[in-house]
Amino acid sequence: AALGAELQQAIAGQQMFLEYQPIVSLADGRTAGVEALIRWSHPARGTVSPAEFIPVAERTGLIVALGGWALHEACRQFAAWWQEHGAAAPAELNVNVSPRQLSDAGFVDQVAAALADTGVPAHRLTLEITESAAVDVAEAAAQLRALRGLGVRIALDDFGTGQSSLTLLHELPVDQLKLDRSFLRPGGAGAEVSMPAAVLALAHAAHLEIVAEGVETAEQAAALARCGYRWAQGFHFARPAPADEFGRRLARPA
Ligand code: G
Ligand code: G
Ligand code: MN
Ligand code: NA
Repeated sequence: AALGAELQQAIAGQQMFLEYQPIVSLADGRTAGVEALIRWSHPARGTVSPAEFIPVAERTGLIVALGGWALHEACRQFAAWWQEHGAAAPAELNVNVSPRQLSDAGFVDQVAAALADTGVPAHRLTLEITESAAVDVAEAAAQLRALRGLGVRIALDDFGTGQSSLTLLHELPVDQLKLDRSFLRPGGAGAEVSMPAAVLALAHAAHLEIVAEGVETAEQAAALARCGYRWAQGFHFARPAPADEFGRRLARPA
């Protein structure tokens, strides 16, 4: 409850900021896209993880305002990189969306307004949703169809962790899968990719793009590229970083 009250103040008091992590082309290391990740710079606690406050924001309904802010700010920053860096700027923007946001009646309008205000073309925005037992699939499918009607793309985040992944693929209109990082062994020794290869085959069969998440070593990146992955994300390429740092990386020749 305390966190909920503080969260409300934090949104108003501009304690929220976004970090950005590149989505990289495995073939040439180019930054193809960027995922925006919310952070809370708490005056006493330091940086609070979204894993801690997103669930609170969901329960209180604050996620609608918070997520709306994140979406708008990510689009604004993405457009600014285009202005400043041209072809070196990421071509695609991924933004995370909570189930509670998706079920909000105003969400489609919120997305349309963010695009209109910032001038970001709809086809450059991908909304990442996670499967959740709380989601009414029929209702979510209707919302996703409306979003796709705007021209935005839909990704299934943390793909492969839930029990209903395959069912959801049939029922939800989706463009991209994000292979959950648990498929890659942490620590780096493992470049064992039989499961990622199986999920890649599934993605291809369903005509979906797939991004491997949690790539922490060169060996993992090489193994994924060898088995046919084109896109990846992870600490091996770059950790999430504030906008100014991300911008400096764009300005630096690879
Ligand atoms: O970046 P990090 O690992 O700390 O993120 C933790 C979780 O918070 C992830 O599941 C991520 O998807 C989620 N998250 C990060 N930013 C946002 C956001 O803007 N909106 C929502 N709904 N979730 C976010
Ligand atoms: O649920 P979602 O995929 O949106 O969460 C993204 C989270 O994953 C971010 O909080 C980010 O910090 C984290 N992350 C990104 N790359 C890596 C990585 O290579 N290893 C680990 N352990 N976490 C990562
Ligand atoms: Mn994500
Ligand atoms: Na994920």
